[in-house]
Amino acid sequence: MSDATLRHDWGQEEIEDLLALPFNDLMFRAQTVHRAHFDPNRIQVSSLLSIKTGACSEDCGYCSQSAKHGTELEREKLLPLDEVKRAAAEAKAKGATRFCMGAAWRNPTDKNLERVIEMIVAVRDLGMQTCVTLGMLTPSQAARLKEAGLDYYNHNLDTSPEFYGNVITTRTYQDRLDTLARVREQGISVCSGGILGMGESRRDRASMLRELANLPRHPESVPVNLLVQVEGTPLFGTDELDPFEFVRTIAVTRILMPRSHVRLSAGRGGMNEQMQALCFMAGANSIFYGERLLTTDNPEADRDRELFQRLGLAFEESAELQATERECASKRQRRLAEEFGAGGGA
Ligand code: SAM
Ligand code: DTB
Ligand code: SF4
Repeated sequence: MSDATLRHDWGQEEIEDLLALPFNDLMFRAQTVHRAHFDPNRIQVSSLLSIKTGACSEDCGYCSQSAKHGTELEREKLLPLDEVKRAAAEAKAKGATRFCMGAAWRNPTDKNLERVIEMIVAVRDLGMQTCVTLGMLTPSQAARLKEAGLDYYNHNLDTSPEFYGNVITTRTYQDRLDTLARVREQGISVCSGGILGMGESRRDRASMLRELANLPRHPESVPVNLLVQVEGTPLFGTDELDPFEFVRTIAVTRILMPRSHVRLSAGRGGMNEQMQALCFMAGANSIFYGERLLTTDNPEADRDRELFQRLGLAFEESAELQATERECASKRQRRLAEEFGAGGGA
């Protein structure tokens, strides 16, 4: 991510202009960038587990786990270590390379953090990459996670700074940026993205992407979630987003953050296969894999494997493989530049 060709000075207007391109032109640009940096037929797969569910003190308007909303969610205390190990081993057996553990906390206490660290160590021992999403972190908590060997921390900006107050009031945008900076400072890989379809405007989508792309370093992983509407949450009943607008936003995410994994995240369960294929064409190269997200359903793993087979997609594997792929990608970029006169880099 220290590549000097990556930009961190994107302007609001130019991002909106990208979002407004004719669909085919936008897809072509996104594909060109994608192929310059990745094998377009390989997808990174992460499995998710909710390690502490519900009764959260925050008021995120989309979330089934807030104690402030009238959702019918069964609460669960922090899971025992054995249960986490079992779930991670199952995810690994199905082909997931990263295991992401989520807790419904505003922030972890130091005591709880130690229990999560035991989980991180156990999952690493299985040979999987680890990711956790635990809410806000202090600098010393971020340091402790690094010491424990954590690979990724997920903390989403969720939306634009302008729209943010319509969705969450119990923590600020700046709180989120501060946590991301603490994670980055420790050298933990950053996973940060947002949610579309919460009633935000295209301007807001552009503004959220500008915030992400203009961070001092691009997040290594950018989850783009489509709102999963949960009955009882304030955002239940929000007008559905035009599916093409979702694909456009994926494409622009790819163009702005060429080396990041762009994850087609929550909401995939409500998408048909054609829509998912368009998202992969637009540059999404990561998914959540396995029947369950945190509290809502995801497509069955068998169905995903079948879809991958039909599309000629394969699971992304080791870091070594990725390095080889980057070499191939730069060769492909040169070839594309010769054929189309397109540079491909952003
Ligand atoms: N409590 C921690 C926090 O908020 O940082 C971690 C877990 S939280 C569930 C992680 C992210 O999941 C949220 O920031 C949001 O982007 C996403 N998310 C939660 N509920 C969602 C929903 N109904 N639809 C789409 N994305 C959702
Ligand atoms: C992210 O961006 N999406 C994931 C993960 N990070 C933790 C969570 C999606 C949650 C979807 C709603 C649910 O299952 O509760
Ligand atoms: Fe709590 Fe996280 Fe849900 Fe917000 S998104 S209510 S912080 S679990």
